[in-house]
Amino acid sequence: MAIQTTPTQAFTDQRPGTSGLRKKVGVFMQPHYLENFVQALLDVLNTSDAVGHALQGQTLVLGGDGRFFNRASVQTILKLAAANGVARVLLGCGGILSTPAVSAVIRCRQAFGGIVLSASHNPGGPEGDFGIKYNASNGGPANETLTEAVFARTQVLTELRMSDVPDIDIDTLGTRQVEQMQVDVIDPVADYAAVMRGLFDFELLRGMFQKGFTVRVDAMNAVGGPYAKAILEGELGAPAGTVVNAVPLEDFGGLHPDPNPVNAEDLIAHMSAADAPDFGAAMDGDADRNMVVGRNFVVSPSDSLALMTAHAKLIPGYQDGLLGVARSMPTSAAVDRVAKALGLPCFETPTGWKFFGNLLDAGRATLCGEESYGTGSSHVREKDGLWAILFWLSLQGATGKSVQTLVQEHWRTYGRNYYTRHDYEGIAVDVANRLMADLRSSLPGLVGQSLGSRQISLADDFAYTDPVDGSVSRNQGVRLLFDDGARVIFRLSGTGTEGATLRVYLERFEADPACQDVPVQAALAELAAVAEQVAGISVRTGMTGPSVAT
Ligand code: VG1
Ligand code: CO
Repeated sequence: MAIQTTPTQAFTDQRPGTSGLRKKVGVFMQPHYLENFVQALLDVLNTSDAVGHALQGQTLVLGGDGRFFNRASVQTILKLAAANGVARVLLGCGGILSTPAVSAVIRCRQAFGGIVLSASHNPGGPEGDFGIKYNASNGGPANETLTEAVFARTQVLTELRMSDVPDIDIDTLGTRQVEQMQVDVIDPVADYAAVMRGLFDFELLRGMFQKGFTVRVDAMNAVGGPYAKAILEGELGAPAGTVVNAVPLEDFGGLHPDPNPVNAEDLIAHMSAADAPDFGAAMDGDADRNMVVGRNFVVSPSDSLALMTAHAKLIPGYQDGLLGVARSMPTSAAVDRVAKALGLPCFETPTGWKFFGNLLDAGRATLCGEESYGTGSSHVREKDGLWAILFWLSLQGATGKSVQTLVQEHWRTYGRNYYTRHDYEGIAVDVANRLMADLRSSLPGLVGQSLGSRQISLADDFAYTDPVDGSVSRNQGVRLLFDDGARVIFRLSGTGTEGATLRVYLERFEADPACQDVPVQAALAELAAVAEQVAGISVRTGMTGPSVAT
């Protein structure tokens, strides 16, 4: 058995997007496609000036969400890692690790970094998507400097270094060897569960289940299942069957593992049935997203972040208060109102969890969130689905109030930020690019214009200067801000694998308690018309409405 050097040719399309490199499985299964990207990553990590110190002799964490091609990829990556100076790999048993668990393992074991095999909320299976992302030694997604360096390396790559050893057993705990490299097959749940134990009052939660509090967690046949089962049913004594669709399947059982009311319709149906449980939740493919649902009541992710901020001190892990909060730009400003009331710093970042890392590392934010069903805290450097579920369970336990009561009381106190996201999927790439380009060039003329009942007070393309390292990220989304605080935002998705997806984010504030219970789409219909008027979506795309509204 030896390390082989094999010539290879660059692929031009290996630039990571919002969250790693995502492609159709067929693209990833082309000869050398995965190998090239991983070789480029290892090359960059072995160049000491890219990340400060080199990977040689260090430990990497490896695991994925269990989707099709996960297992084969693990074997390939082990052979590449062994040939490129990695001393040790901590591999989730069965090749399984959720995204937040990778983050937890990196941090708990002080690893150099970790590789996550996941296309997250994108569908899986032979016809679905696959993905790979790299997390740095803080446990968080690689920053743009690193991902750009990896892309640049993929463009000039000429050879692969890989061991030719046979595949190893990845399904039993224990230590084995690939060439000189040690592979520790670890329990995927243990480190993560320890972190949860340190944040939440498990006695309180156990007591809730003992008293008959009922919960339905839909893991959507994805990687959150083993974590939710071990913690909720195992440690906290929730009855068997509390977690459904709990076994990670290679094709997620045909489900689209994106926890929103459209794709998690089965959970929504259960939560509106006569015998609905007290609390419901779902997670996505790699278990970093969450949707929380009360009886007949869906919580908007932006509101979820605001409520968590308002009530954080009820949770042991946050009882001393928060250092600050952060949200992505398209996320509603509901959390801003809470931060203001509590005197907390509040940051507005571009879309994607990688932008929260510096704020968390620098101790400037404790909670972070995105409108795309993502919330998390400084306990790891990723958004975290099960953490959010435990947080909401704890809020109900500590207050004795239902989800609906908690949210409606919040609106009465802080006002309501009506919020929706309209996705237009499968648009031709050139049509989408032209739409955005035309929007950008129309920006200077828009300020001061009246549209509907409002006037535009600011129209720009969002740019972010990282307050910690001063790096600047431009072109992060076109935003129209209105004189009454309403917002319309346009951006193109950076996680899709087919055509382009236009995301239109609509928000308006309602202070009057008598007007806070209008159905969301009705409450935002006028702003949707404004978006159409400004961008000409239906004329350009031929679509009469969004493919998905969440
Ligand atoms: C989407 C969401 C973004 C999220 C990203 C990764 O990105 O909008 O908020 O961070 O997915 O989530 P985009 O570029 O498609 O809008 V996950 O759970 O798919 O890693
Ligand atoms: Co995800």
